[in-house]
Amino acid sequence: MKYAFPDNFWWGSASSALQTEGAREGETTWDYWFAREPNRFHNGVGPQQTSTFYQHWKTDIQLLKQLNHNSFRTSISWARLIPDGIGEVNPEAVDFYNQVIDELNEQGITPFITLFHFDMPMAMQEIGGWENRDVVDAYARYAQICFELFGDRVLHWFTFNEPIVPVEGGYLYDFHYPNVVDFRRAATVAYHTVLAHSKAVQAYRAGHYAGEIGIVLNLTPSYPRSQNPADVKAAHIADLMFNRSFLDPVLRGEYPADLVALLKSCDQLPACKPEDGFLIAEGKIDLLGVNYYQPRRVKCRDSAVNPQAPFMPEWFFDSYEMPGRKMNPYRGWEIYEPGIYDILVNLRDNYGNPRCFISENGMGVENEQRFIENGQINDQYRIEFISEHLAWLHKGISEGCNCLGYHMWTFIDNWSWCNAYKNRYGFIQLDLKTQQRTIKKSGEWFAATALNNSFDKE
Ligand code: BGP
Repeated sequence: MKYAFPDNFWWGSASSALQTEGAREGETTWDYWFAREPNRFHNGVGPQQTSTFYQHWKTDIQLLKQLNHNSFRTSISWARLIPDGIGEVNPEAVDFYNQVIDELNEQGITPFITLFHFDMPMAMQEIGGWENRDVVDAYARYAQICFELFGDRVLHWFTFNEPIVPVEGGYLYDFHYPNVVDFRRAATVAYHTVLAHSKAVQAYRAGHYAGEIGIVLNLTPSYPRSQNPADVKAAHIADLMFNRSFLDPVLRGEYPADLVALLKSCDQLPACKPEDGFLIAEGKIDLLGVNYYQPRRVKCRDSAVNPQAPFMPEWFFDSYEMPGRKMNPYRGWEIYEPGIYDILVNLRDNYGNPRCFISENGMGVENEQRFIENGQINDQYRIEFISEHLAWLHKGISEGCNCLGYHMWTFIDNWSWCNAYKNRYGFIQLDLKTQQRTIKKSGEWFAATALNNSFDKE
């Protein structure tokens, strides 16, 4: 069968500043944490070098062109642009981002720019990070500076990438700095992130810039083990906490009432100011980026909660391992292609069918060298992964979902946070020693699909 996509469909990939550019003047929480606890990073590899995009941006954009990208998302590093987060703008960073943006536009690749992709300037973390409302204001100022500097040539802005992840990693589950385990602080961080998002949207509207503004959320559909009411309730609460805590404010302009009631009943609500509600209502977006990697399967808890243990989302559910699930064993994530369709249908039926696109989807695989044939990685598994997800996406579009594009994570193998270079995601293989780039089979497949705006599959 031939899967053809609508005209002007966005074909591209996503990346982020910290994972590709290499070291900079302004320190981030990642540099700070790595200097102190290198053992937390796979093989002790930190964010200093990554894939040297800062040096190779021009040839890398040529490679994007070779992959027939018509769009590409990356982020601006707040710490590179404003090394202390709040003070002077670094002119070298302005030059760098101007060159990248201009070159992308010149090559016919529309730049999609994220303002914050997990990379908090250390100076901002030192004053409390997202727990401090001054950091919310500093971020809003940074966003406005970006709009003024680049807003004439960047028409698609994203305030945050996966804002729930720094909440989970930094304040609940100990996989990002500052490695706190405290639900109320996590809720405050999440809440202030929504306020920061809304302030950036407000500034964008006030400035009457030419393009549109949105956010990128990792939506993990919550599937209950069964239709038993206890399992269904568990899935509902997981959905409230991990999806709707950001989805509802940015699309509906308010929090779900049952999430607020739940946190209130547990005495976990962050401190609010009366004017916050108005601000959140102003944060409604034009375009939603959806990152989809895995579903979340849950069941009701099997055991009683230990009242001495820190309050956690898992007080309301256990995770559920569905027998027969398909796994990506390297990342430990379930692969469930229909999830992409379920997300789009949910957006269509419950959120007014917003303009959206898949902003990340991908498969990290370890030791891909074993698949080299005639000098090229033959990553057939990645081609299958993409085409199966695209088939479900296509079904969503044919049923009226407003999905405008598909971006893969990622274009060149890059540095993956605590996993460093363990799992490779790229269309292009990166040789860490020589920094040489070689297109994988999946890159060729994607280039053909983008060129034809379609692919064939049984
Ligand atoms: C997303 C992030 C990316 C990227 C990707 C792969 O959550 O937006 O930055 O890293 O996941 O995940 P990982 O690198 O943890 O394997």
